[in-house]
Amino acid sequence: MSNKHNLLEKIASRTARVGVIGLGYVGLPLVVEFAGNGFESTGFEVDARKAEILNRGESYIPDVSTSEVAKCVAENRLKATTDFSQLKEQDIIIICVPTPLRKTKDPDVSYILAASEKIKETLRPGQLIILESTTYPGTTDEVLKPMFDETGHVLDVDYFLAFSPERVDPGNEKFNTKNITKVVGGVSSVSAEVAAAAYGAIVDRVHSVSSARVAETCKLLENTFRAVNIGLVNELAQLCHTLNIDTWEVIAAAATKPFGFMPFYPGPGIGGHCIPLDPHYLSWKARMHGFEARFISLAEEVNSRMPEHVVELVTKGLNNHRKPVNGSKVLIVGVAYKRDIDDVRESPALAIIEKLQQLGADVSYADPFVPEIHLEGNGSRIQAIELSQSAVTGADCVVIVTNHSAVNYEWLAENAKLVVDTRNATRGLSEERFEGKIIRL
Ligand code: SAJ
Repeated sequence: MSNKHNLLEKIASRTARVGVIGLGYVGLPLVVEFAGNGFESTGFEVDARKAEILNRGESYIPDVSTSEVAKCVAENRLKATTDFSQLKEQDIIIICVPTPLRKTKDPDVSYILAASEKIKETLRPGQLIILESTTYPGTTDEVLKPMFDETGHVLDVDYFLAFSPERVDPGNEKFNTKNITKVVGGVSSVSAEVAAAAYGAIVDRVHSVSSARVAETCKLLENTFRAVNIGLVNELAQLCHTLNIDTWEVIAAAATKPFGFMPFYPGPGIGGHCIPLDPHYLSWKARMHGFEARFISLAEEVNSRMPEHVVELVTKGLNNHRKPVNGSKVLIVGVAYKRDIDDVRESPALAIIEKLQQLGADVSYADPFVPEIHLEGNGSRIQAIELSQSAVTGADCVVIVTNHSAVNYEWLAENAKLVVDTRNATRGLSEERFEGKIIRL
């Protein structure tokens, strides 16, 4: 029987062994999902601590329940290891490693290459390799395939190769690994068929596309779509500010259109590990082919300028109170990159704090999810303070950068001398009562 039919058989009978490289917010839910569906699954990690926690039957990712991990580990369907030689035992290997940007904003695929080198060392007939890490179009067929071909094994005869974008949305109660449609693109149609069968065993819907490149580009479109539309409303916010028009009211009105419109909201800038980074993978590839992806660079230009715009609003607000920024006490409320999470990666709050510090402000922050931040620019670390009445009344300006649900914004506005609200968290508070005290983005 051919390797293809043998592997399809193993998938159908759930005897295929699944390995996932990288047990972060993408890899951990995925390996647990396969284990939960009866596949003997192994997580491969360079971080021994993560492997130990998982082997103890515990989860370190909020969206993955410890009880689910404990059950799979107890039933010997899930384990984690730092021993990558065990990759040779896997029939399906899925790569879920980070794809950051270099300082030059060029793609850093070093983690993908490191994982692929490990797979190459033990590549054997009958293995399906799938890349999930977000990357530029062509990575799977131009970079990974040649690496695996060097072993002498032949695509679709010995091994199979595909790309499938991750669509994990941390904290999303409604959408999870099982009910989010899985886009799958093979380096060939045979590889596509095998990869679709693998995911078909654990998700409700698989959407197969004609190539790995289509799947790679699909992911980049999804996140570039967000970056560009956020850039559009951030520019609109600056325009409306100039025209003294309430941006949020404009967007709420536009959102009443039942078709052909999707609301995005202005903010202090964009953070996270996806939206600020992914579009640069597409624009980098475009540039390699002499094409300038202008929407992407324009969105980056607008979005990355928002921290400066926020500092301008703070400056203007303090000046209205006849106070210079220099020497003023500024309290930042919320530093995570979006509400109700603890992740500060690329958070615009960090840029806002550094800019205010450069202007001589005495900056502190309060965030129930983030006990400490590290400012890369000046290397300093700041501990969070409690959002107490004295902290608010003692500040010359309070800046709402992330609108965590736990904060009472009416109380905040009542006790603050001046509020710069970058998230419309104080909407609904009566204008008369807070006349001149609240500046909104
Ligand atoms: N942001 C705005 N205005 C908006 C939406 C977001 O300023 O209208 C800001 C956020 O505050 C944040 C950044 O942009 O700083 C990114 O926000 P996001 O809502 O896109 O959240 P992420 O970064 O967690 O994006 C993830 C992505 N998921 C995957 O890549 C698998 C994205 O595709 C999801 O659409 C998004 O979650 C989501 O919808 O929550």
